[in-house]
Amino acid sequence: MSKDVYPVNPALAGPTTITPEQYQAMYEESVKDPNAFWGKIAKRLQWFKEPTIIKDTSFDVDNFHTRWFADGEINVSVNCLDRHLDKRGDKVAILWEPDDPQAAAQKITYRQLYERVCKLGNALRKLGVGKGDRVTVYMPMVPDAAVALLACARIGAIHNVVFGGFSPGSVADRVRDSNAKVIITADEGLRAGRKVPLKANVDAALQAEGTDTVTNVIVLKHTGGAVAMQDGRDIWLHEVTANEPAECAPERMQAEDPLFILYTSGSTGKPKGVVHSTAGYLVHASFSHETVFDLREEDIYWCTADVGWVTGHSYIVYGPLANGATSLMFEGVPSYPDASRFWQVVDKHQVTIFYTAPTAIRALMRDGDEWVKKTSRASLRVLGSVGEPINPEAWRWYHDVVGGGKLPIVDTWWQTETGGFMITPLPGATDLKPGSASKPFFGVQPALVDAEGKFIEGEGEGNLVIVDSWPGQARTVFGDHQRFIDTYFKAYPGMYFTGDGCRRDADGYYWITGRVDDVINVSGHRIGTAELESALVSHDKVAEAAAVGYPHDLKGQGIYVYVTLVAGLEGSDELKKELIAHVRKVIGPIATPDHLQWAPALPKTRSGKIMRRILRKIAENAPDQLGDTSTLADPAVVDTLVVERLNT
Ligand code: 6R9
Repeated sequence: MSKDVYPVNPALAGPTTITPEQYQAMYEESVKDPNAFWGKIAKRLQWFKEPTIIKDTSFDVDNFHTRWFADGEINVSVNCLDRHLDKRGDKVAILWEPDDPQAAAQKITYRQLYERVCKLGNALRKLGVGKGDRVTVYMPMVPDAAVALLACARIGAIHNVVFGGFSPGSVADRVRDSNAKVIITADEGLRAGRKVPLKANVDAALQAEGTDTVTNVIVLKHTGGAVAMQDGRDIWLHEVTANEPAECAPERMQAEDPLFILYTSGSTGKPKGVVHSTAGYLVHASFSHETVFDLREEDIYWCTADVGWVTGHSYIVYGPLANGATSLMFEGVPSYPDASRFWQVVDKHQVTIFYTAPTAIRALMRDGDEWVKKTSRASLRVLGSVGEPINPEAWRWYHDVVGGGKLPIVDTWWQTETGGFMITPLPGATDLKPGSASKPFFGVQPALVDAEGKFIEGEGEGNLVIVDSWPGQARTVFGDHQRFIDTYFKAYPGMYFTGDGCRRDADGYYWITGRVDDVINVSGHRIGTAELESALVSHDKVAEAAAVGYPHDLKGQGIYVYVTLVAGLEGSDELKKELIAHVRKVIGPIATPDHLQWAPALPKTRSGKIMRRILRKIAENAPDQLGDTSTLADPAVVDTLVVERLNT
């Protein structure tokens, strides 16, 4: 663990920057008197009806409920659009940088965005989509993705964004689980010059059983590539919106009405549809976006995430637009056409706040300093990191080379389930330690517990829990509230269990150590071992499979799978390739295994549980750290796997 401290740089402070003293005072009020604190913060939004009830929550399993601002009425799109028209109508809301640096960037003002959202909102209503209906959004990183989200929010429909890198099977699973009525997609996406066949994937997904709730597919013409359009079902976005008026009455939403569903991987089974609320979510997303990035009116803010992940929801679309900021959306990747692209985009658009992931930083660090140094980056003021623990070496490179040694890095720890930032520095308030997400955000009460659920006080390491509710927290798992409570509130009754391990140092700084459950964090994306295993077992040559994460220089964690073939079959390099391709096909390219090892058998306890701890150590090539194998049903299995591993 790094011992260096990088003190706050007072030269960067502006009139609204939160100082260390202000952070202390605000944090104390936020946890001692949440009603007073969040009551004031809620006034930052525009309500149809202001809430008089602020916090009405309990993590007690027998009396579990989460309601924030419960009697308030509000519409998210009004807060992201209408509210800004007077003062910021001509301000750029979305600044779009395409995949191809030679293609034209687009600037969409708040007024233009408002009109596009209204037109699509009207079109959706005409297709019979109303309050509470589900809409699947499967889009590339283009402004229309934000338009789609906001149009759903305007009419009270619940959107479910599916990341463009997911397979038709994954799209079908999500459509089926959420009973979606409409899908909004594009002909094709573009990434590093390669086309992603989004519409063809939707067509394939809708072949699957249980997807016939979908009545229409709205298709954005993006690349102009040829796609099949099914009569009566498929409609072009430009056609369906062409004659719609540029005004659309916003739906009056209750504070607790769901805004969106986002599927995420957990320890067991299929991905869960995490449901977020309307008011609490927006209060948390907008307030945290403003304070953690020390947002100012003239900022050009760039979050490099994809809108398919929660980071894209909260910190490309909802937080920034609710704050009237200019949010840059980038269609491409950091390495295309070359490793200078991020910094060229920063210079081209004079980006002031830059927020990315450790996996990108590590890859760019490996490519060498010259790609960075040939750019100016003088416009930058704040840097951010999210998705996984950032190793101190990458942190220092980000700080010294990208930030010229002068800029704060906000290492923001949070999750799909938390809606917004939970543990994070504030640029003007927190001295930084490379690799530490530092201190809790307002209203967040983290704690560490041991395996028995006993609190660990002061310095120490344990499982990270949050002891009380915060406005942006997920409200339920779509269609399965019991699963929500069982997953998050049962391991340590009365507390939200994050699934992360964490250390707290003598200064009260938090250091996330990574997932302690069966979730693999690959380049900041969560993949469940259960999903990987069921994808493998769905291949007719596979009898059994086990997936574990192992340390990977660039991705943080890589995917290592052990496969037991159906009796009588021999493993071959061809078959390895076939099985890896099969996983890509079933889940999507982000779930591609990095290593596949044949396993004549898997190490199991006598009750039949796979001993992942042992498989992890074998994958790490650390056979000396296997620990106690005596409880295994057949300890000899391990020796075979170790020998096999050493030979690869
Ligand atoms: C926002 C997001 C959540 C998991 C989380 C943790 C890891 C995210 C982190 C971090 C250390 C950070 N994580 N940010 N670990 N430091 N700054 O990534 O949501 O996709 O749900 O992933 O990512 O392990 O539990 P999500």
